Amino acid sequence: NDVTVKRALLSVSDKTGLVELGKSLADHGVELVSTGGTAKALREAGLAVKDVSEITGFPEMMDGRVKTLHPMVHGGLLAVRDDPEHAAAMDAHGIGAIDLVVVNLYPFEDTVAKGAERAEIIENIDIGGPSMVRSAAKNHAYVTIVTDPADYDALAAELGERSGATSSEFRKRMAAKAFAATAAYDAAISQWFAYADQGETFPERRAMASRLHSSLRYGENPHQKAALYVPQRVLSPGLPQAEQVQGKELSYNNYNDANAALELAGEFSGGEPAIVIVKHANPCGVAQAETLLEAWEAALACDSVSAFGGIVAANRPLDGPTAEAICKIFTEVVVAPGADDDARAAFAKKKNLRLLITDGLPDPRRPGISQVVIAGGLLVQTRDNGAIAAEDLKVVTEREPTEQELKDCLFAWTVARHVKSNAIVYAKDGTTAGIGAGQMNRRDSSRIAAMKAAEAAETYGWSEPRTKGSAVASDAFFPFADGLLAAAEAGATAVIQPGGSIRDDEVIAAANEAGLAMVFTGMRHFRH
Ligand code: 93A
Repeated sequence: NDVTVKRALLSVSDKTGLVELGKSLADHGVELVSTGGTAKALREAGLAVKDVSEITGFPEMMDGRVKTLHPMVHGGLLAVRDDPEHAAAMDAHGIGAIDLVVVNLYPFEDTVAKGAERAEIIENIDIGGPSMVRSAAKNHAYVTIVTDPADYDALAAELGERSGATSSEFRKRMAAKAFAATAAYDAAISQWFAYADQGETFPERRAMASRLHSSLRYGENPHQKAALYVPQRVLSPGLPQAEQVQGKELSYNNYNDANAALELAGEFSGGEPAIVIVKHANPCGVAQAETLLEAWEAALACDSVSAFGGIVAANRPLDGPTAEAICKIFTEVVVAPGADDDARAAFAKKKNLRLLITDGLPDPRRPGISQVVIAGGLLVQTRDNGAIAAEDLKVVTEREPTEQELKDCLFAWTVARHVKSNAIVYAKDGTTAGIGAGQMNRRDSSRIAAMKAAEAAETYGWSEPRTKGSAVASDAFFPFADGLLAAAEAGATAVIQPGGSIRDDEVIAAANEAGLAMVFTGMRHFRH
């Protein structure tokens, strides 16, 4: 099933290796046909080339938008050579067979990546190229399609071994690669339209087109297989990149937890030193303080039991004293936008500890999508990037929160949105005092958070738990007064919650009776 290559059409944006390939084709007596820039490059190397316009009888026109889109080209590519009717059509219209197509496409992704204007991006959507690729690949029984300069050597070798012909295996392999290339090309274009070009739109379209980054040892559990995929570049503008400086290979759970920790650290970007400790994708201690070491100590004190084997993120480069302190307890992963020499030296003593250094923090308000696989489907939604500012808060109680209470409210609210629902977060002086996560009712979350605060007081010998005089945040409204009363009992004096329950009046009355100050955000942050 060898097919001798008599005529080749070359049309490439990436001219790498073009001249060498052209020479080797000419050596096999192949007639070369080319589009403008490609023909020019071949001619300059002294090769004989026919312009595609000579074959189509049309000049390349409309800024090159129409060059090869013509029956003289596509007939020559798609004709079934041994079908008498196809052969008759070729004769009738003077269509010559094209046996080899070498095409690579306008650099759409690179154009997006270099930050080009919209018009330039649109102009870099190749139409004629993919059409030829698809025609040739469909007709791989007769036509050889090569889309990747990395395959030029293999093509030359194939022609060399088979005196100017290609085998059906080679053509089939190249056709598969060609369809993969056009599929990826169209995916990048559609992703750009869906997300990059329109900012935040509802993604009623398709899953994120991603490429395999690495295989992982196993998934959430050892009997599960896992891999990490990263999105196409057009989908992740401005997201930080991480480098693993030391430690064991990252596991599935490490990635998931480190991501949760870094996303929350991103909330404190540019602010006072902040530390986030995450366990099983939930924060178990978060604090902001004057120094990173103080923030670490405060965050650890929130729930030192859970912090064992945790993931730690910082909002700024790590220093020596903080690293030394972190190393005192068993920590799986540390992730931060930098670490000084002292910090690196301290971590180096803990061989297994995975240290990830990023080149920035993720912007929690960025657009994007999140997705969950369900039985028989994929649930896709825009990211929860909603934000509230102090001005958006509505005081609903007789008592207004004090300045400090308001600060603590906002801090607790920031943490709560990163906690699995039902989320209850107590905070005082820029530190979480107790975190209740993932309960099926809000009262239980409230109680668990208070219980953790009481345990911390016992561990550290404090006279009272830090929930006394704290602010409490709830990720969704209190449907009944009981959750709120549990918080008051634990000593909270201020409450921040979305509001919007049909029993808001009841809840507000209970807050007034308990002397609480309460603010409504008008925005809910479920996280399931
Ligand atoms: O603008 S196009 O979509 N219209 C066409 O008819 C066409 N034919 C080939 N782009 C077209 N091409 C592309 O031109 C090829 O895919 C290749 O990337 C590029 C090569 O142009 P030149 O030879 O002028 O550098």
